[in-house]
Amino acid sequence: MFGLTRARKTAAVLAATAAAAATALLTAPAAVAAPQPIVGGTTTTTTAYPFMMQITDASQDQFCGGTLVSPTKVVTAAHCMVGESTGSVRVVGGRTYLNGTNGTVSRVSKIWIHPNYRNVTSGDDVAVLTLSTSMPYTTAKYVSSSQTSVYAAGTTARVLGWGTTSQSGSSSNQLRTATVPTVSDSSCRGSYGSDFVASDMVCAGYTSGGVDTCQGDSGGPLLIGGVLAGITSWGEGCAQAGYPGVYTRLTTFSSLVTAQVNS
Ligand code: 4AZ
Repeated sequence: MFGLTRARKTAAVLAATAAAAATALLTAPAAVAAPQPIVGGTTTTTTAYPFMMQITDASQDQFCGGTLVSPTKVVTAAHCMVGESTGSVRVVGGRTYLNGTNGTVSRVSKIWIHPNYRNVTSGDDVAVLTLSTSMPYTTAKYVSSSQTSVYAAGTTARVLGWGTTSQSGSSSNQLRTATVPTVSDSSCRGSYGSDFVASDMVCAGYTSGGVDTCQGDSGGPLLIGGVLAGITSWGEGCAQAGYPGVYTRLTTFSSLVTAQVNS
């Protein structure tokens, strides 16, 4: 109904519907922000963010992001792993550029997808990959289940990824980052209705749009205070006024993630 967009590998279904466009016209300011570089922010490197992983196919073509939380464990989105198998994916660390050949490439020995995951608008969009090869990079801390106050509306969060730099654009060869404010649950419910499941999701973005994650950024981190607090999940288009990005609310899943990290 919202013409929502998700993993780049399903880009064929991205086109916004006429109904969604009409809804946007009713709710957005008269001047809709032009699509900006996704993360509207700036280029960065995996040296600056060493836990930032590319999730790729067997040919090392990136399709999602992930976050290294232990030398052999990567947190990503469940929707990134649908239809994948341990043999079909690789995790690449230490590679700032999509067209690079440097860094560390690991195979995956286990894919854990939240057992209740069905689709992005039902929640549970979290997966943990177990790597066959240890990554020699600094890991990210992630929120504990008690840290629910980190999402207070207006808190600055940081997003990272190689995703498209506009809603219908192409991926960024260099890793990018941007900061976006968290949005209250009631405001996000106003944008997305019952597709926003507050227990499992948190929104971030500017009311006027312009800065956001986009196709190919899925699975990557939303950091709050430098700590992994969310996973890029979905949204209505990218950087559109009135439609913030939607992220997995990691506090809800911290204990499950820890069980996987320790398994
Ligand atoms: C994606 O497909 C995607 N603007 C990520 C984030 C958003 C939309 C799509 C939110 O990876």
